[in-house]
Amino acid sequence: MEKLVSLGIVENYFEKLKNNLSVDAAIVGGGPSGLVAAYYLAKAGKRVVLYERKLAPGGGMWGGAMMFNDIIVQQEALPILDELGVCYKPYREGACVVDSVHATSALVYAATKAGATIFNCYSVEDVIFRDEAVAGLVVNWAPVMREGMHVDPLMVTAKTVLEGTGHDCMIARLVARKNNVRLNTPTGEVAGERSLNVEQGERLTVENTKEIYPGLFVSGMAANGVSGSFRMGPIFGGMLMSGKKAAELMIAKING
Ligand code: 48F
Repeated sequence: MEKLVSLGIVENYFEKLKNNLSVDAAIVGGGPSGLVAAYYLAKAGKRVVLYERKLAPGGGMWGGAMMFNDIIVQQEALPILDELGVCYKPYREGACVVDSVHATSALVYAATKAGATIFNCYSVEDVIFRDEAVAGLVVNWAPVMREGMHVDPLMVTAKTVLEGTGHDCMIARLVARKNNVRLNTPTGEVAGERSLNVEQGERLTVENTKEIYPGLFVSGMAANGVSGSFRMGPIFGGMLMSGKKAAELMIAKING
């Protein structure tokens, strides 16, 4: 029995790894925008893989506000909650309150049920850069990165890459810096996020969701970070709509 347990895991895991070495869409970060993008890409029949460096995907959604584990989702984003089967309670002015643990686990469930593969405990450390385009990701174990161990990574080729890493925008930063290229952002570089403004931040998250370099798309707070727009705190409609928009743009690119 002991051998069966180990063999079952090892054989299946490496099959999963092999099946995801060349994909349509590779997503960096399992926050709300990355998970929603993964769901819509998988639903459209695309081969999609998502890498999350923490043990649990979900990013900044689990903790609500100051660990009060509820979040606000505004009216425009409710169709996404409906589609993904997330329960919510009407509050005021069309906004709803959602239990953040329920919402986060529902996004993880919906993305994986639709066919997206999530590799947790993986850190994306670089991109594959070919013919002046981002053509895939360079991945390593998160603990290897954390310990600073000198261990070489694996490579995954992808027709499209999505940066959903949140506030740091580390992929966009390294693409611009290492390759000395300008991004499709207001400054040509990573502008860095501004202080909090809920209305503007929510609107601009969706507006800033785009392809910022051939093959490289941004969603969620990374989209605001590269474009120099506002953070917005524990309201999540913009994150969900950004993920959906990113998926639509990527699907159009994949389909040519
Ligand atoms: O920050 P995060 O939740 O992404 P998001 O979709 O959502 C932002 C909101 O949660 C919140 C907000 C709403 O008002 O402002 O902050 O923009 O999740 C980003 C995920 O990416 C992972 C990180 O651990 C987190 O779970 N991540 C970041 N860098 C890497 C990474 C990396 N290099 N490799 C793998 N995962």
